Amino acid sequence: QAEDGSRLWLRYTKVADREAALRKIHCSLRDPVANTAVQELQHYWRKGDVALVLDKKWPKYQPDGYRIRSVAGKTIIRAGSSTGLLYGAYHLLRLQQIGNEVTQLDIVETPSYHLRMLNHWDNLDGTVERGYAGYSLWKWDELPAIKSPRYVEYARANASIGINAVVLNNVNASPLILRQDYIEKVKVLADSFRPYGIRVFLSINFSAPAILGNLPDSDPLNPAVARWWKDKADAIYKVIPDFGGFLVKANSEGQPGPQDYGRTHADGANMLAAALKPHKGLVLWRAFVYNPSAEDRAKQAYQEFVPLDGKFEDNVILQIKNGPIDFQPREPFNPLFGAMPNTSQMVEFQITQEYLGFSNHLVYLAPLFKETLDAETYTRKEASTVAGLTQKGPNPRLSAIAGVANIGEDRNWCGHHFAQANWYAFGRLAWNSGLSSDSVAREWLASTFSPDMTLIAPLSKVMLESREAAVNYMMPLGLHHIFAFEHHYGPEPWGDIPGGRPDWMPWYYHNADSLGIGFDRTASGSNAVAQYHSPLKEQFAALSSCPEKYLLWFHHVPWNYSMKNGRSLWDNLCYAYQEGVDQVRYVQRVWDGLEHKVDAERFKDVQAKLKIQAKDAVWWRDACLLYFQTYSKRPIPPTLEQPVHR
Ligand code: GCW
Repeated sequence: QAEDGSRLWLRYTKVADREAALRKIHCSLRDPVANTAVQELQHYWRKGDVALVLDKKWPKYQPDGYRIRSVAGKTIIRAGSSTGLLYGAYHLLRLQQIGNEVTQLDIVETPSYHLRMLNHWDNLDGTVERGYAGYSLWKWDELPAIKSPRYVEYARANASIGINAVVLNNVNASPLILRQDYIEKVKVLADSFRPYGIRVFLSINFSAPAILGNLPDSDPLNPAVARWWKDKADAIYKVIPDFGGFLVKANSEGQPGPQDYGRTHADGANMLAAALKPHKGLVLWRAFVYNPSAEDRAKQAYQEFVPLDGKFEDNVILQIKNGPIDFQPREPFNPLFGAMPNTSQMVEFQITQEYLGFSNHLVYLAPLFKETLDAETYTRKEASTVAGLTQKGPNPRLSAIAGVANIGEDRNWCGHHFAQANWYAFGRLAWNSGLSSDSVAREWLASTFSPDMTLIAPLSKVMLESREAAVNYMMPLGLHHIFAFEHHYGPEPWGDIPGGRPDWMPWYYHNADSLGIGFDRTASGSNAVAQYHSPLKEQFAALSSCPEKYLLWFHHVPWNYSMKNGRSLWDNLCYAYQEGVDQVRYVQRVWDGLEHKVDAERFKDVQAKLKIQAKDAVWWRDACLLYFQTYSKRPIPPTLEQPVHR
């Protein structure tokens, strides 16, 4: 019998009625979230009685934390809120499911971030920007009348990993989402998610007052505009009392914003913040801004936002992509982190694999997330990694992290069975950024496939290496953005559109010429290195100390430059591309060897996807090496596979 791929990691087995009658699940409070916790344990918990206890002394600023203890054959979950109890319940079920010991527990958990958030880039017409798992889950044309059962399944999956906030619509936002009829639709989704502790946010279009409200402009300093937003916020809270707030992409890639009226990002954000404040709502203002100009794209967000430090209201958080360009296979961390000590900052990751092979490639993203979170910024004495800065900012009671979702209406939710691991890993790391990529992979494998170590050991290894493999076959040594134009799937380092925006052309990023390759971001080039704090700026600036994984990000390097392993840069590029190909072939062999341990449906699905990935890796290698070879004029080392023109 075929396994149902739609169950994600929630493959608990239901407890038989007879067995269930033998144990009691007791809860000291009744509300929809606590009821969910009780219900989940009723259905799936097998080991004795559980008491869920509201602890009135639990620290107020950490409402989602919990403690689980085994006492005299019974399990007690204490928390300061019903959401804490719910997370405690899911923790218990997870331990049971992955085969851990569950009768001698003493566990205390508090989440790393208050807001653990998914951003959907879902459009109102049902398409999903950069979505590779089919159409949107949200059926706007059926809402509010019809409630798809998937709304609750989605909420449950999120709650089980601690996600507590979702932005429903694309940051390239249609103003229509704020029209009253849409707010009624949003209400149905908010109502479905609430029993799972999830709050709804919306992306807004900054021109909504002019477009929806027929005002002459949307200038944030126009009192009529501020009034319009205030009334809009009041109208939303009337139907969704726990509404989270607005996510805003302004003056970025053609979106409207305060600069259209000569105002700053702070003017725009603060006007919205004032409208939301009476309701305790938040503004998440994106820092992803860049314009076609002589200035290096990687420097622009910093230049625009750093002067605004301290000018944002306290219910505004600046939402910053992990790297300074755009979700590339590898980027150094965004230098904005730590450069605005008086502004709340949060990281935005991309879970959907826009630049990592869509839903065709097996690329486990936890190592990418961790690379940014663990990056040391040196911007203050303590807690100055990106994780530390975003968890303990100027407002320590307000911390957040966002991931652009990879979810659609595909039967398996994410297009690739292993892409589910990226949704899972994002949630688990948002809950506890200290977890290792390895432990999260093992947990996910045990829940999703089987706790059998002969499966977990090889697959977790493969998952852990998969991001490095993708970097190798796509953009090793700090190369970036040599993707095919617009869709961002395959290689196109040669891409050029005469008269097109230079910052959207691959040569802008790789700069290959007869002398060498790479983007000079040192003082002799764009000097983007100067945006990093010492000692990083010096470390990145010197060829000898720049980590080789960022070499071509920061330097234009001669083809014959001698790398740490003694080979030339050119030879190293060749070896890296080949290694990426070899790594994917290795994954194929591992997977084929597990045929009898995985259900036939998922076995075949993944096997087919790996075939595509292996072919794509060869395509990347051949395309990039043959193209760069026209500049390097050097042979591919004879021991390597020789690329072929297609
Ligand atoms: O990664 C780029 C994408 C755009 C996206 C933009 C953004 C939503 O190519 O599709 O638009 O970033 O993050 O705003």
